[in-house]
Amino acid sequence: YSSKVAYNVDKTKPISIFGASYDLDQTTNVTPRILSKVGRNLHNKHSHPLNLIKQRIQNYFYRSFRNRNGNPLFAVFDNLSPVVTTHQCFDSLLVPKNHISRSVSDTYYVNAEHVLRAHTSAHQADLISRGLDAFLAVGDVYRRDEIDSKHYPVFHQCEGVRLFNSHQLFSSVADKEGLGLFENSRRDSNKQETHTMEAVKLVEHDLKKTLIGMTTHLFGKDIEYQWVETYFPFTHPSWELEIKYQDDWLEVLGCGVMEQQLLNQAGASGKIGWAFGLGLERLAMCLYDIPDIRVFWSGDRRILSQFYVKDPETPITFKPVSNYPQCISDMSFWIPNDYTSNDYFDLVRSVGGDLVEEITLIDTFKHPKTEKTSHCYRIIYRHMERNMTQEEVNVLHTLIGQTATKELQIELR
Ligand code: FA5
Ligand code: MG
Repeated sequence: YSSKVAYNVDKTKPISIFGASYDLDQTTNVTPRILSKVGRNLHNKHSHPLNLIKQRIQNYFYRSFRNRNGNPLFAVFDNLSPVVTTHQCFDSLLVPKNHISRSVSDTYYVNAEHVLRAHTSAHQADLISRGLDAFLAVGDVYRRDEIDSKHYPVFHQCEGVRLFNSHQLFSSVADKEGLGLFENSRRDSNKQETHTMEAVKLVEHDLKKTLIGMTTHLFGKDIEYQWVETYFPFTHPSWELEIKYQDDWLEVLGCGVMEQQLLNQAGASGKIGWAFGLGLERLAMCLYDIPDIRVFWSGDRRILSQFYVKDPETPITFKPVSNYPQCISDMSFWIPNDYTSNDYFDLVRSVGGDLVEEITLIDTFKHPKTEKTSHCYRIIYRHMERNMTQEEVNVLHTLIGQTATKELQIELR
């Protein structure tokens, strides 16, 4: 494996992404492995399951919403560069300066000013500034996160935004006398300080109707769902939509009434709007019965060919190529002061690639005398397409230990 391992990028040279050049600096924490995912654009790859889902969502919006000329109302953007500024990713969305999502332990920084987008919401303000009132933005997003069959450092989101002026929002109301979008009042759990209750209720209704329409278009009308109130810095009120999947509630999207300050700053101060962001992998895993998120990155023809359909609406049930056995190995070490588990997760994925199925922190121990802390992680290895020998796993496990010792200043026990 050693020939494939390059955990660090060379910070002395600029890197080129989507035709733009970026100088690297102290903040840089992207790895060669993560950079190798940039530009893969699985959502645009013909017959890829994420592409099928994207097309189905697009079909729903094209068929359901037309403007006065009979053209699709929602514009679709699926080729925006995933490198965005911290302003686009956080500030334009009113994310507080000290919010955890900004930290280097959660987000991939190209340099101090540029990140790999952590969500497609990073494009909201720009597209609104360009004058768009209704759009979808689909793309790959990057997060330093835990590792298991449902989490991968790269996944795909579809953002949706719709804005209304007063005339559009109240068009279906018979008696419009005295109705308006804005007022000066107090923020409470139902609405923002600048919105009228009638405007917010109509926006909420339109948002939920649109999203339930999409969900039933994908899953059929018998799908069970529930709305859960939540918090986002860029919407209020905010909800998550959960659907019933294999007897459990699964979160598929976040949404809400857009913060008026965001719209005002993007030059749409006369309008009110809703926004949502959903995970394509989540939807695809339920729709096609895909058990492991690594399936989306497989190059195995036996996997890919299961999605070769002419019509994206064709029902598909995924059949795993085979369930090869897991190999389990634990690793214990003393951690340095500025260590976070995400550093280790990232390193293990970098060195072990898709052979790593899951990592769990199974034990934490603080030495009473030295006050040093030790972590023990369990790594589950499994190849999706063939058997792995224990010897192969041992070589890889040792290499992970050596790389962690060198790069993270941990001390193996
Ligand atoms: C967001 O990313 C918000 N930007 C969503 C949003 C947009 C809210 C617009 C309001 C208005 P969240 O981190 O919850 O929120 O992610 C949104 C969706 O992405 C989740 O519901 C889930 O479907 C998917 N998702 C999140 N994390 C992962 C992950 N690690 N792996 C796969 N899918 C994920
Ligand atoms: Mg969420």
